[in-house]
Amino acid sequence: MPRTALRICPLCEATCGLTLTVEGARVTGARGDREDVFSRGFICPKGAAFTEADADPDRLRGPLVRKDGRLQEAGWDEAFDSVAAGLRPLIERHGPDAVGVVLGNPNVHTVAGGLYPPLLLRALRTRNLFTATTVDQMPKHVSSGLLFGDPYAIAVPDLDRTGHLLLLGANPLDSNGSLCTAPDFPGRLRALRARGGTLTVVDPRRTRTAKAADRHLEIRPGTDALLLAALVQVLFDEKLTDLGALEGQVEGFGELRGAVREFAPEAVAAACDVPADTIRTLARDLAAAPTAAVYGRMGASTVAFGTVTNWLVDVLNILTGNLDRPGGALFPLAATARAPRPAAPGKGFTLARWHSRVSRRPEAKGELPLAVLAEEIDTPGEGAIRALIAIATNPVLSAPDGDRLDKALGSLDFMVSVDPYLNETSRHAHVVLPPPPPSRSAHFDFAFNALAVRNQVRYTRAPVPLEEGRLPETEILARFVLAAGGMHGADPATVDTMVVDTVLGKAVTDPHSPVHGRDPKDLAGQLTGDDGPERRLDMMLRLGPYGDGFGVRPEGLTLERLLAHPHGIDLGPLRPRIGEVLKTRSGRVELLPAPIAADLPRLARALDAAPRELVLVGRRHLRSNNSWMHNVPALVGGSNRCTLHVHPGDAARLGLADGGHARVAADGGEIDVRVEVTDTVRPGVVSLPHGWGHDRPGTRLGVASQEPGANVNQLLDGTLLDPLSGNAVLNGFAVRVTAASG
Ligand SMILES: Nc1nc2c(c(=O)[nH]1)N[C@H]1C(S)=C(S)[C@@H](COP(=O)(O)OP(=O)(O)OC[C@H]3O[C@@H](n4cnc5c(=O)[nH]c(N)nc54)[C@H](O)[C@@H]3O)O[C@H]1N2
Ligand SMILES: Nc1nc2c(c(=O)[nH]1)N[C@H]1C(S)=C(S)[C@@H](COP(=O)(O)OP(=O)(O)OC[C@H]3O[C@@H](n4cnc5c(=O)[nH]c(N)nc54)[C@H](O)[C@@H]3O)O[C@H]1N2
Ligand code: SF4
Ligand SMILES: [Mo]
Repeated sequence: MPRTALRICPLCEATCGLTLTVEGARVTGARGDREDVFSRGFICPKGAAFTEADADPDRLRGPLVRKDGRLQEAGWDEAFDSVAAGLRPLIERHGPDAVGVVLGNPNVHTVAGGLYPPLLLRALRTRNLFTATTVDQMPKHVSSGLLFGDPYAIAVPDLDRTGHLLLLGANPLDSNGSLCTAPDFPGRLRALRARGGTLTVVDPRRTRTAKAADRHLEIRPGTDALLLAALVQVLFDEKLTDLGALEGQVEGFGELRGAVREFAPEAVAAACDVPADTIRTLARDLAAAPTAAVYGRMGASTVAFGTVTNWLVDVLNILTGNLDRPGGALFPLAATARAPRPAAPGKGFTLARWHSRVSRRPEAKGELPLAVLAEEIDTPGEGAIRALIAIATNPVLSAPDGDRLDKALGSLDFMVSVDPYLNETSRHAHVVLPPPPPSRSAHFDFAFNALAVRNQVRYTRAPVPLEEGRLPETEILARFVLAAGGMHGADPATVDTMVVDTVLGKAVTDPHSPVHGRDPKDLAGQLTGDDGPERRLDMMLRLGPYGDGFGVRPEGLTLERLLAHPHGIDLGPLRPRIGEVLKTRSGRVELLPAPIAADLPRLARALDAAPRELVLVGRRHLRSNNSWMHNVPALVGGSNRCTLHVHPGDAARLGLADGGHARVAADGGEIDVRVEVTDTVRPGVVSLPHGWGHDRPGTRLGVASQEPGANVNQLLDGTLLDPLSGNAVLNGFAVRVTAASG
């Protein structure tokens, strides 16, 4: 008899609830969970293909260990012996920085990735930490750090209540949303327009999202910071600013007015290729809207002015009185967040506390730019990376200059990948530790509940038990923490026990904690859950803002209460809470932080820079997910292909034919791709998706290697970064395109 089981979808940031059909140990179907408190049955083609993605026969079933130069099947004990033997002597001889760590995107989509990497980093004490953040949203963290004192204080647009959404460089109809967790983003945008609201989209491509908008500005790539600065200038010039409830909580208002003076609409219009009166009208509309929210994503982040652009997004929200008010942009409060405490000045946010060894790039929130990983490995000398730990990441395709990184990985003394696939990156590992597929894992969204447009909490246990001989990813990472920290062989449960003891030990001494003054042993004894990760979740929920405080608020959240609500618990709409959020030294919003002010002259120089003839931007397809879902037959093919979108005018000028081939060249290299002529890109702009290039030997990707595509990141040499955040420029860089024979 088939049964059903619930599983939150881990395949994108929308976190939809799925109802799986399970026959024996096999998942045979997936549909949207109509009772899910947040997603209400919504599902996209990726979620519908959960079964195929989960059961991909190319997923690894057990660890691989390199012997005689070849990766061979091995047992878990042997694999962890190899990890300890590979890492410890290197650390003892060369110091902690000899080990580099790369954390990839799926870490924000797993329980293991939420709970263990911080412990691993503490055990290793390396400064060579790289993550997907520096090819994604680091500019947002830096901007939030500078404005609010906390790089994780990210305001999300109040999608369900806003009157005007200004969306820049985001395409949620294909991505399903990012840094704005909202299952059924398309439906929520339809509802916005149905209630009389306005959707304005700024994108050099006429995306599916742009087609659904009231107004679409086909901006020249890389110039959003100028556009936004002009909007701010108009607000000041026409006396349209209104801080609303933030009045008295903001520093630097007058200084900001001076800083944007030269960015009038007439001054930026040519560079942005947006008419000055359109900019003026947009500024007035934003100011006049009963509520409005400005929101930017990849196209506003992975650009040369990424931090300034993200800063201006929130500056606009602040100056129109929309930050921290319903219908504007608000700070979510997740169930596992630290319980709020009274407003008080904090320590602020400091950038550039250290620099990378080779090209002296500054750190941001403890990370170095992923774009400099290759040079940190292949440039010899003291402090070079000799061993690498790669968890849920495929930087050979995701990061700039994959060929150089590919070679660098091949030169390492030791490398471990925690990854379900033998792919372009993990093929270099000495040990590959494969996690089980999602149907065998419990799910909780530690990351995305803090970015959700509604406060809510859901937990799903593993729909299907693990097979003999497999380990949950939580245990893989716990054993990794022990092996890396010199405690190889200890019981992995001790990792969770140590965390519980430490957290509760601190909580009882914290006067703001609900458990202040209590006995930590007694509290630990009250924790429920089947394993260490569940007990840690119970602890976080009970200490959190909605928690039972270990009995202090008997109606509050516990793991048991959450398990009794399998479709989740709605915790209400987002609420104003800036007082709890601010951690700047002044205790106020710091509107014009010094590092930003120092970057504005660079923006001013962009006012009269001659536009480049041809620039490249990325794109995402609804049935894709970065570099690792091209191996699922149901998700590839059709329009999900690695083609170069070229405007008809450019195609004629360059002698390119639809279906023909082109050679694309830039500073990092050249690639050959198939051409698709389309007027959905503006003239002067070509577009390629990322995550392709599955033609390297030694991988086990039977489907993806059939139609490998080309790696767009080969066009980059790793030197093009947003200077403040170290984020790679992946959108709006110059390319040369010529016809090729194919
Ligand atoms: N040119 C260009 N480059 C880009 C982007 C772009 O828009 N344009 N986008 C950037 C962005 S936003 C991001 S986030 C990065 C993503 O880049 P990465 O962080 O490298 O992530 P993915 O490419 O998604 O690769 C994820 C890896 O995790 C593995 N994996 C899948 N599920 C699990 C799991 O449950 N556990 C573990 N341990 N591993 C798992 C997959 O097999 C794969 O190897 O790419 C960036 N690169
Ligand atoms: N289907 C699918 N969904 C995904 C992913 C996926 O690979 N596939 N990846 C997930 C991840 S890791 C992330 S981070 C999110 C990303 O989510 P989004 O940011 O919504 O996705 P993108 O498709 O990268 O949208 C960026 C848009 O910016 C535009 N753009 C490029 N340059 C500029 C510019 O200079 N200015 C402006 N205004 N626009 C510009 C591009 O044309 C593109 O439409 O998606 C997530 N969801
Ligand atoms: S929108 Fe995202 S979370 Fe929802 S079903 Fe699709 S891939 Fe899964
Ligand atoms: Mo991302």
